[in-house]
Amino acid sequence: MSRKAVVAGLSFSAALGFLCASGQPPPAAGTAQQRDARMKWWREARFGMFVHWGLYSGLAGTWEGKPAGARGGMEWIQQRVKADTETYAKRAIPLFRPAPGFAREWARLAKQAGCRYVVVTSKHHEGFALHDSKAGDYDAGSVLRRDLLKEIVEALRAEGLRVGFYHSVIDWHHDQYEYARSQQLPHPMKGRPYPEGRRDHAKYVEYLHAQVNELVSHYGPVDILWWDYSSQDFQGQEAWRAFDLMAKVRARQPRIVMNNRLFRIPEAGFTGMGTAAIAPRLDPRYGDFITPEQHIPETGMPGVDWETCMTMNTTWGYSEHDHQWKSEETLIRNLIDIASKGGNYLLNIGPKGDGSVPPESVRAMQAIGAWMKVNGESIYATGACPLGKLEWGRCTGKRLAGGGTRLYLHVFDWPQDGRLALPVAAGSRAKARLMAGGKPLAVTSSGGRTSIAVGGQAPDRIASVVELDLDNPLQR
Ligand code: JFZ
Repeated sequence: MSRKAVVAGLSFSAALGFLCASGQPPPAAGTAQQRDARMKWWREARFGMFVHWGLYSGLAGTWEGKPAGARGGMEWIQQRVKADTETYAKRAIPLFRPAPGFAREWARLAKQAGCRYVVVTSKHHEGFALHDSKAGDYDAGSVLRRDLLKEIVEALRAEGLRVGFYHSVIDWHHDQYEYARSQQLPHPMKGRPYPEGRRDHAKYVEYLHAQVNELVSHYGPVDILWWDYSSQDFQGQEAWRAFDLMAKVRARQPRIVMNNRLFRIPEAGFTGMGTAAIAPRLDPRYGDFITPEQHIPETGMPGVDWETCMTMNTTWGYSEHDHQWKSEETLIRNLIDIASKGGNYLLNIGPKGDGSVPPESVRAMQAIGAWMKVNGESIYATGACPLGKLEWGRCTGKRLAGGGTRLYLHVFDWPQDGRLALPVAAGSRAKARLMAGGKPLAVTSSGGRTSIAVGGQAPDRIASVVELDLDNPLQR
């Protein structure tokens, strides 16, 4: 590692004078009220765009002329083909050619879809950083003479979008990363001796901290840091000096929101390895939200902030072989289902090596945007449905100024008889209307049940929204 990088890293730590030498978790960052204030925009946002983009994007799931796999994460291609970092870089770098203005296409698409924030991979497991880093030489500045992350951040801000960085603590390039320390974390060289004979993981961690310092110091306000990922046998303070890292980040970006993936312990919401091994438990010392991956928890995650991240096909990074695209109906209903359980949806695009977005992803995001243009009020700043399971669809809700409740009823299966049944008593002053067009609807209520005359024709084939204003505050 360069001397300047070591100096940069150490001075950053020293400047903050914060080292968690004991390894004990530090006190939570701020009070519950301060945390609620920090999380307010994130909880109201409900919908974000994930972008997986790196050297793997130019390889497009192909290695030595053959598909590296028909499904699954092609951002892991270096791991799939077990390539050392020199071989991998030699093949991948020539294929990574970002076109001018690529980032503006991403930002416009996210805005058009109704996303409120975008999380982009500043560095994925391959170790290649998208920013112009002074801590090393495996980055866009050193290799392409461009600060791609700066281009992305500027484009996002021009569209009024919040900015998030996904940052991998796993690193398949760095020559001091001790991959033998974990049996559970992936590394293309695992099982082979270190090519240099020995490694000093502390030097990698200094590099990690120095690059994160660059990300939170030189790119303006950063709204989200999306860490990825740890294992039960290598995590937290031992693996990454996680508490020091989070404290340094918060010192530079006091309003930032961070996920829980620097850790892999029950207090951070993990019950084991695997993307489904999570539980609704999160001590704020370990992060601000839990990250169900590729699935929607059946009953949401009551009591904690959570965000489902999901691909549109089966891979995060672009693959020219993956055509298993989810339908627009599935994507829109996922968004509704997640919001009805009180969560956020982080939906992924995997741009190609030139930065262009696959047309299937463009069409899907535009379809979501068309639905959100009419019905977005039923998603943004809403809370989980207080009615329990509904046969015909989902619901979200928000409190009304006068103390009542507004329910947004998302009807997937339009009632044949034109009457929508609800397991709740609506007060005498209950009012209902179609969200699309505002047509008033008759409401009748008896014996703790309510019926709304919605008529014979569903306004939207995927999900039609009926607004129902109730006199009373409904609790979940
Ligand atoms: C991780 C990355 O490996 C993946 O490439 C993508 O970026 C996703 C959003 O995050 O996926 C994981 C995370 C955890 C496990 C497996 C894949 N795990 O716990 O086994």
